[in-house]
Amino acid sequence: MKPLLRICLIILLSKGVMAQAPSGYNYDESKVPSFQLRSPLVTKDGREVTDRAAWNSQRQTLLKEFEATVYGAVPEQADIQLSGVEVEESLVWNGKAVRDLTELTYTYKDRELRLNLLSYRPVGEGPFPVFLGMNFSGNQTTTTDPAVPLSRNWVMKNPEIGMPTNVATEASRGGRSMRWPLELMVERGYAVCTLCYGDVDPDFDDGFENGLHGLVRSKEFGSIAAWAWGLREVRGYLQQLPWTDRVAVFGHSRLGKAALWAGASDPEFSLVISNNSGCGGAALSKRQVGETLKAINDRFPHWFVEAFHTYNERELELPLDQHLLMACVAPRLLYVTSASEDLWADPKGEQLATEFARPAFELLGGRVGYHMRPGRHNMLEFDWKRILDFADAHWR
Ligand code: GTR
Repeated sequence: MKPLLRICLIILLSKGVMAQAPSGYNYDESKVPSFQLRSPLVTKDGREVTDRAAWNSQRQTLLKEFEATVYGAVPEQADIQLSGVEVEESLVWNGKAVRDLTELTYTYKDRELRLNLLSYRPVGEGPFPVFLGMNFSGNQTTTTDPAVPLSRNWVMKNPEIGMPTNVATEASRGGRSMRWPLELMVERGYAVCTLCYGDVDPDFDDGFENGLHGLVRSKEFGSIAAWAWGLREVRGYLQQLPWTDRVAVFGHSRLGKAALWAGASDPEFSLVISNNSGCGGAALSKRQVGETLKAINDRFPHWFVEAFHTYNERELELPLDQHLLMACVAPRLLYVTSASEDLWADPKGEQLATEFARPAFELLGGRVGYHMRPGRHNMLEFDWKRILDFADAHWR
C-alpha cells in the first residue's frame, strides 16, 4: 500500500475507533472495580419483596430515588393543559398506510409549547399497537415523504445529512431513514409515531430556560426528564385515539435513556425499548466502562439533576444503579439492545443490568428481551426486526 494511502487509512480507522471508544477511559474488563448491586426485590431496609403489593410500594420508592438522584421530576403542581390538537390525515404509500401530521399545543399560564407528531399506521379500524419514539433532527429525517414538514424548532445539527446548524433543512429529508423502517413496521401491522426531541427541550445547556423548562419555569429536572415528559404526554394523547389500544416507547442513545425513564415511570407504556442507551440509560454506572458519570455530566450538564453530578468519580458510592430502573418496568415488557462495538455505551454493562433486573420480571410477570447486534452505535433494521418479533410474540 502507498504510504499516503496507509496514513489516510490509519487516520480513518483511528477516527472510527475514537467515535466508538474515546481514549482515557476504561474498556478493559479486568480493570472493572468490584462493586455491590442492590437486588430490585429487597427494600432499602432489607425486607424481601415477595408479592405484587410489596412490589408496588418498592417500585414507587425506587422511582422516587431515581427522581431525586438522577433525572429530577416535572413539578406535579405544574398544571400543563393540552389546549389544542390539529390533525391532517392522508392516505399514503399507494393506499397502504394512513399518515397523520398532528400538532399538539400545551399551555401553562400564558405560555405555549407545540409538539409536532408524525405517524403512520395500517389502513383500517385497528386497533394497531403503536411504537412511539423521538428523533434527533426532525420528523423530516425519518422519511423521504415530501409532505412531512421541516421541523420549526431546534434540531440536532448533523452535517452528514445536510444539516450544518440546528435549523432543519430540506437536504436532511430522509437522512436518517435507515433508523426508521416505517414501511416494514406498518406491513407487520404496527403503527409508529415520532416527534423531534427539540420540540420538547432543545438539547444544550442554557440554564434550563427553554423548552419544557421555560414553559413551567422550573429547573428541578434535567432534559432527559423533559423528553420523558413529552413521551408520556404523547402516549396519553395516542391512547385515547380510536385506532390504537397500546403504546410502546422506544429510543436510541440519549433518547433511549429518555425512553427508559419514561417507560419505567409511566405504567401505561406496555412495552419499553432501550436501544444502545449506555450511561444513564441501560448500562451499569458502577462498572465505569466507557462513558463515566464525570464524562457525561461534564459534556451534558443539562441532562441530569445536580445530585447526579455529585457522584462524578464516586460511582461506587451511588445508592442505586440502572438495573433498578429497568426493574421498574416489571410486570410489563422490556426490550434492551446493545451493539458489540458500541464500547462507549458499555454493551456488557447494558446486558448485565438487564440480567440484574430480571428477578423482578420472574416474580411479577412480564418479560425481558435482549440482543447484541454485531457492529456500531446505531439503530438499524436488524434491531427493528428483532424488536418486532418480540412484539409479535408477547405484545399483541
Ligand atoms: C454521546 C453520549 C452518550 C449518548 C450519545 C447519543 O455523545 O456520550 O451518552 O447519549 O451521545 O445520544 O448519541
